[in-house]
Amino acid sequence: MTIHAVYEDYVAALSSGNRRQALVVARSALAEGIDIRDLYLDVFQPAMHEVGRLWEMNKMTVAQEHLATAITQSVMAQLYNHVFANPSLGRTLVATCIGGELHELGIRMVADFFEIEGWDVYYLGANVPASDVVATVTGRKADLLAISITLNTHVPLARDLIRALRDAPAGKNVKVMVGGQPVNRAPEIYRAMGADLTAPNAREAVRRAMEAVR
Ligand code: B12
Repeated sequence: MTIHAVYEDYVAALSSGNRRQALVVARSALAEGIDIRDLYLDVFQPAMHEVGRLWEMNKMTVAQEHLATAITQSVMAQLYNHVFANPSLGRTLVATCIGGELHELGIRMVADFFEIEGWDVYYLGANVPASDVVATVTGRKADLLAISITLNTHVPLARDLIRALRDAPAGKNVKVMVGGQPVNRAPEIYRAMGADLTAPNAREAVRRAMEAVR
């Protein structure tokens, strides 16, 4: 079975709101030898982007879109035995959304890719005050902070968080990576935000982080 066929089956399961079928599609793909990372990036991610497109075109209701998101989250949670597959590398990542950013699937994927690689990952989710993010990063002696933004309006919040981290004595040398859809549309903004690096997707995020944090 090609990855594209898996994608089509998965979109069909999401469109009909069939969680059981979505899980069957994902599990069958893994059983056929498809790598969990390909399943994330070539099936779940484009399927969620397609859901957004259908929603924008009024071809999917808000309820269907919420259902599709909940299904993908629950499928990802069922596959965690494929994520905790490698021994610890002794590298620590703190991953977070920013402010009222509710789009959390992208950063969860990023966090899972680091976990697969053997990083110790602390994923904070949405709505975490900047001071708490800074305290977690310094308290956990993190090597890297990953910040995810989906809405353009959250770009300044990420910049403020990076400033707050740099103002903390133990946060000066922690590497900071930013990413998400606004950064993908204009990758160079990561510098103006005060970050050290960016990446367009979860796979590239791990690759670049492994180079930056040695
Ligand atoms: C699901 C969804 C929601 C859910 C989110 C639930 C949840 N628990 O995550 C809910 C219903 C809450 C929601 C709400 C809204 N949404 Co919405 N949503 C989506 C949808 C359909 C899918 C998002 C998703 O899961 N994508 C899949 C992930 C895996 O892809 P990704 O985010 O691109 O992540 C990858 C890369 O970007 C990158 N990356 C991401 N973060 C990071 C971080 C680092 C450090 C790095 C290196 C890389 C990286 O790596 C990731 C993995 O490879 C998108 C459509 C889309 N195009 O994404 C719309 C979309 C993002 N939403 C949109 C909008 C407008 C909204 C609302 C404002 C709607 C409203 N009027 O209420 C609200 C805002 C809520 C808020 N305050 O955040 C628009 C945004 C338009 C824009 N340009 O700003 C989109 C694009 C839909 C559309 N076509 O119009 N949404």
